[in-house]
Amino acid sequence: MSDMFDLDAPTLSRYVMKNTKDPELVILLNSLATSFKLIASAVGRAGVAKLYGLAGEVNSTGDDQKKLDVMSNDMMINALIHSGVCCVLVSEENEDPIIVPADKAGKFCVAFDPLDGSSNIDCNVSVGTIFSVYERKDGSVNDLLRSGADCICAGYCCYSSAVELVFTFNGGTVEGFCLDPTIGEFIHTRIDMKFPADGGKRIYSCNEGNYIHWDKPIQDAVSVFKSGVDGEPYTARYVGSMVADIHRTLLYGGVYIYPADKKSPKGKLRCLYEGIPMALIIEQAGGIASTGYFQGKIGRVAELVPDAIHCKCPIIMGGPRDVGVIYDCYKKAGVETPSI
Ligand code: AHM
Ligand code: MG
Repeated sequence: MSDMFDLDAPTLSRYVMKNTKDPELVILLNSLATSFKLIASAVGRAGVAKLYGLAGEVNSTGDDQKKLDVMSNDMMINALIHSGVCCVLVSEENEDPIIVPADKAGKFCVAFDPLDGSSNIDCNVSVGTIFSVYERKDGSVNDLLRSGADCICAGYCCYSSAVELVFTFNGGTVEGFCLDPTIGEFIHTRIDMKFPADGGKRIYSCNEGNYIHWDKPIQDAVSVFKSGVDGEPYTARYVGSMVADIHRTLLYGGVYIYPADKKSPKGKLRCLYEGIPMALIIEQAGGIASTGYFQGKIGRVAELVPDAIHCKCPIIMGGPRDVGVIYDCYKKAGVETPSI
């Protein structure tokens, strides 16, 4: 009847209700979606509402907190506590876990980075939220210090020229939803997201300013990317916001790395609310999410068991073709390398 109006909008709520038999998971995802809309609104109005700049505090990981970091964190904590389905929350912005009062407690434990990519906030470059969800065992923080294999839902929301939510639950497919600002709903726009079958665009994505600190195999791999593989040159793309860099990697192909190095032996990114959720998305889409050489071997990020809520992990994420280039450099250095 109309090209302008969808008479049968495939909303986020509809997708979740259809694909889970768990009404509490529906409530959780709706609460998360509400906080993403609030954050998107604050990010979008940051200039006019004078929300750029520092809040004057330092967060759990020692970074200066921006006003938008603090607001986004409060928005998520309030939405999740009042959802009635959460018992433990861990945020990058809070040193300690938040234990939800008994009268509002439910069965989910949620870890999140409310606004990742802080260095890009004040110059209007894409930022995002990353989250992972576990089911309650004893209602303590230990419920979150578990392998990614126990994570029941993981995803991210990217605040950019459009607002996009991408998530996977219960080991299922990766699905993408775009916020339609005219109706305030996330609409199902990307179905069963997969890495490009042919490896996609040849892109390497890393902060090359860390080059002198990297291990030799990582330096070698980046040199290979720069000189090209099979006569095909690679191009460099690095936003410096993990959500944006991973979203591009998923859609276009290529490889994103933030490895362990001499300066940061565990890498920079946080295992619980950056590494593991992104690893689950990448793997479910047919990619590889590797730690690179870390703690004596090359392992999967999804198999790491965080030993503390804010611990770090190195990351190499991308399609098999491009992660393979890095593995070849490890092999040449005599490191035992998993087969791809
Ligand atoms: P943040 O949580 O303080 O924002 O830091 C995480 C961000 C990631 O989004 C991004 O991939 C990385 O830090 C960029 O780090 P660098 O500035 O060292 O390149
Ligand atoms: Mg972060």
